[in-house]
Amino acid sequence: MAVPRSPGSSLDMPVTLRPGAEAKMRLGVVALCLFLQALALLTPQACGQETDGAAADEVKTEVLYVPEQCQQKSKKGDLLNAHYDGYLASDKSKFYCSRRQNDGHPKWFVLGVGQVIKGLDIAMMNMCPGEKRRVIIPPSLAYGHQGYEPAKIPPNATLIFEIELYAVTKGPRSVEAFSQIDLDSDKKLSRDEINDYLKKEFERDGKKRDPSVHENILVDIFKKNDHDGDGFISAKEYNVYQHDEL
Ligand SMILES: *[C@@H]1O[C@H](CO)[C@@H](O)[C@H](O)[C@H]1NC(C)=O
Ligand SMILES: [Ca+2]
Ligand SMILES: [Ca+2]
Repeated sequence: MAVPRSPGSSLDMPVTLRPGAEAKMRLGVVALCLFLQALALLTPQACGQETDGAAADEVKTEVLYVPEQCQQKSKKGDLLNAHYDGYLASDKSKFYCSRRQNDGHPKWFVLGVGQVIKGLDIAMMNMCPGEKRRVIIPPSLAYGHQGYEPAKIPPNATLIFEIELYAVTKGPRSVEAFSQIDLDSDKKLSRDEINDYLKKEFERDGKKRDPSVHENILVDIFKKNDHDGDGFISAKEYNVYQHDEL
């Protein structure tokens, strides 16, 4: 099954800051990056503050537009493509606009795993491609007591986002991706299987690389994902996202 590819996988504004992927990377490279990024994420990055269990700390969602046709609603682990504008609730000033970044391309990110602030992970669940929402996020699900200096978000700031979702696709840690790598279908990924997968992805992008790069990636993947050290990445180890709770 063809998985639509990402033009870039990092989000600049939310707390998980990764070097920006280039917009015009070749598709294979992008897919590889997503895959590696997913495999490399041992634990979803902590974003903002933990909820202190306060009942008032809810995301308020207002649906502005829903398309008539909705094939696939977003769920945890999906790869989403969206534009969003962020405002401070206090004075309605805009602190973020995804349209002004990355040549105006919408952002790609995996939903529900801490790639964006917690409030957005919650706010974008069950959303249809094409849907627009306006959401109000309390500080506890955003940048908390600290705020976020690089985006000029003050401490204890309630945030408002206007979101337009363009695409919902299976994420890099989907069951489909796992089966694709698991050539002998024994429900665990061996070194050889991942090696094969990497090799194919590398061939697809056609760039010359020192073999040591490949080897290092492989070692890194196992170091970060083979938690019980049995030399295989089990479905459970692969799908780290199932463990974290929203
Ligand atoms: C943020 O809110 C907490 C209480 O929730 C308070 O203790 C703290 O002083 C506030 N910080 C600022 C800078 O207003
Ligand atoms: Ca296998
Ligand atoms: Ca293992």
